[in-house]
Amino acid sequence: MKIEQKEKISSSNRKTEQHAFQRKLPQTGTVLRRTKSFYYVNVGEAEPRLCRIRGNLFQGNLHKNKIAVGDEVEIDLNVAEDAGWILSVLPRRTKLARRPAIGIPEQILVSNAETLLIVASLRNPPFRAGLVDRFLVAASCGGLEPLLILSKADLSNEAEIAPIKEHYSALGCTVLVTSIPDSKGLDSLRELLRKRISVLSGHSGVGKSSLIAALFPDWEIRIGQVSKKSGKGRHTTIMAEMFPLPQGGFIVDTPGIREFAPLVKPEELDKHFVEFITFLGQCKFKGCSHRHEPQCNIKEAVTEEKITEQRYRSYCSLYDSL
Ligand SMILES: Nc1nc2c(ncn2[C@@H]2O[C@H](COP(=O)(O)OP(=O)(O)O)[C@@H](O)[C@H]2O)c(=O)[nH]1
Ligand SMILES: [Mg+2]
Ligand SMILES: [Zn+2]
Repeated sequence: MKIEQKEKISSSNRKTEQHAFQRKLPQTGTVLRRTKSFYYVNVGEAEPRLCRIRGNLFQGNLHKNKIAVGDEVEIDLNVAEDAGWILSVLPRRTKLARRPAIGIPEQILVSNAETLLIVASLRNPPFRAGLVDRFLVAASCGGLEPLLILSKADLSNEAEIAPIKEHYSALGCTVLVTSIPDSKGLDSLRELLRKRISVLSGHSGVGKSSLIAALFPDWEIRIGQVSKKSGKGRHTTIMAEMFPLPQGGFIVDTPGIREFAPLVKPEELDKHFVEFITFLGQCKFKGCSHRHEPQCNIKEAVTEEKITEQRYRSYCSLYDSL
């Protein structure tokens, strides 16, 4: 931190000390977004408070990615009229984290979200089961509930939709079929977003921005505008942004989720394919990866059609990518 900023803060501290009786207690808030300079913390007021991290919070560690959108933080608001210090991060209930690259620590994209919205169009672009399965793993790893949205139903027919819907419902996933021209599924979706933090995910072009616009026509937001990196301006959002919905609840938009490899060890991947679980622990080899090993109970289950080929392919391709 620059010395002049430090001085500004300590002089304002002196001021508050003189009026000790006015000192505000630390309070908690939720990080809505982050720029190069500030965390925007919602404390239930009309405008978020602009906060910085107290210098010693991470003891000199690179704190760049230690606080994520959705984090609940304890803040000291005695600094200035509309600003504050982040004192601590409360324990996270869920997290969507990106696998670390070489030299880069684990990157938490979003904390404390309840739902991962997986938007997948039935046509145009075509349905991609592999991508849906990847997002299901991400949800499972992070402790989020998946909600699969099969979008653009107007371009498809019931014979095409039903098997996909059945397949993912059988895996314990809530599935919603939507079409904007027919207003199909929109009321149900609006209801499912109420009072929760939902993260938007899905391939580009599947209709994410259109869905949000159709759900909340009077709402002025910039879904799909979040920049990936620290941009030029100091007010550029980094990583993700959380928007309070008009009806209560929040939606999180993050471009990082589109090229996303979930944070999971390859040897633990099988546990995140929910229908594999009953077949685990019965392979010939301990630590079987279920790919090339003989007498593999998972491969047998595939042969016996207890696990679909498609899901097994998703497992193998995700395993290879880890
Ligand atoms: N036929 C049809 N087209 C849709 C529907 N939803 C979105 N689209 C179109 O799909 C294209 C991509 O939508 P967009 O919302 O930008 O996708 P995003 O990249 O996921 O945000 C646009 O041309 C939309 O008009 C739908 O329900 N039915
Ligand atoms: Mg978009
Ligand atoms: Zn096996």
